[in-house]
Amino acid sequence: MDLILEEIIDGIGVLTLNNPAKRNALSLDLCAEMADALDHFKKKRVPVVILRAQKNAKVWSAGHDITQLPKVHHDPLAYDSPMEIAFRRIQGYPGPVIAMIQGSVWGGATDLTVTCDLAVGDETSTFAITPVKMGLPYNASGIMHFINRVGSNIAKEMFFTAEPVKAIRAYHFGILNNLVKSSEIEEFTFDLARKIAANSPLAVSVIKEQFRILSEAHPISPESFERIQALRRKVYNSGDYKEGIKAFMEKRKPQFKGK
Ligand code: YXS
Repeated sequence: MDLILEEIIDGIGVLTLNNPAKRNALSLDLCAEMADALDHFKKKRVPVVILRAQKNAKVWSAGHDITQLPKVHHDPLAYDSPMEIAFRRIQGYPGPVIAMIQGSVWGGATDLTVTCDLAVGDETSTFAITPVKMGLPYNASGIMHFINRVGSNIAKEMFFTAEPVKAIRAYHFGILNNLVKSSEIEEFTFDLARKIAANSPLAVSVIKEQFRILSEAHPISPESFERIQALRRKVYNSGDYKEGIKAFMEKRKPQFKGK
C-alpha cells in the first residue's frame, strides 16, 4: 500500500500521509516513501509541495513509529535514520514545502511540521513533542528546528511538558503561519502554493537555500559565504532575473522559465 500518496494538482506537488490505521505514524517505510516522492517532484521541477493527511483527519501523524524505535543502547534518531533523511530532503527541496495540518500532531511529526518551510493549520490542529514521555534524548538538529521556529523558551516548554499545544497558541508561537477554518484550509493552502509558484522558481529556491545556510550558520565559514554568493550569482545572472525586470518595466506578468 502507498504510505504516501503522490499527486501533482494544478502544478503543485501534493503528498498525503496515507496510513490512517496506524495514525500516519512515521514508519521507516513511510519516511522512505516521502523522501522518494520529493525526489520525483524534484526531477519534474515541481516548484511548491503541500504535505497533508487525509481530509479532516483526527490525527495528522502520531509521530515516529514507536514499534520501530531502536532498542536501548542505540541512537533512536541517528543521522542516517529514515525520518532524519526525510527531514533533510524537505530542507533541501528546491522549493517551499508547506505542511497543511488538520488533527493532532505528535513527536517526530511536530518536528516534521517545524522542518517544513511553512505550516497552515485549522482549529483542530494540536502539536506535541514527546521525547520526555519516551525517556528519549532528542537530537541536536531536531532541537534546532524548534529553537529556530518558536525560540528557546517556548521550545523548552514544549519539550519539558510534552503537552499538546492547541491551534491558537501554535499560531501565536509561530508553529503555524496561518490558522484557518477547516472548511477553508484546502483552498487557502492551494492559493498560497499557487502564489509562490507564480514567482521565479530559481529565486525562490536560492532564497530558501540561503535561509537554510544562514539559519544553520553559526560562525559562517568562508566556504559557506562563497557558496551563498555563488547561489545568488546564479539568480542575478539568470534569464528569470532579466525577465522579472523586463516584465515590470513593460507592466505585464513575468513568464519565468526557472533559468
Ligand atoms: O493497535 P493497532 O494495531 O490498531 O495500532 C494502534 C496504535 O498502536 C497505532 N499507533 C502507533 N503505532 C506506532 N507508532 C505510533 N507513534 C503510533 N500511534 C498510534 O495506531 C493504531 C491506532 O492507535 P490508537 O488506538 O491509539 O488511536 P487513537 O485514535 O485512540 O489515538 C491516537 C493517538 C495518536 C492519540 C494515540 O495513538 C497516541 O497517543 N499515539 C502515540 C503518540 C506519541 O506519543 N507519539 C510519539 C512517538 S515517539 C516520537 O515521535 C519521537 C521519537 S519523540 O518521542 O522523541 O517525540
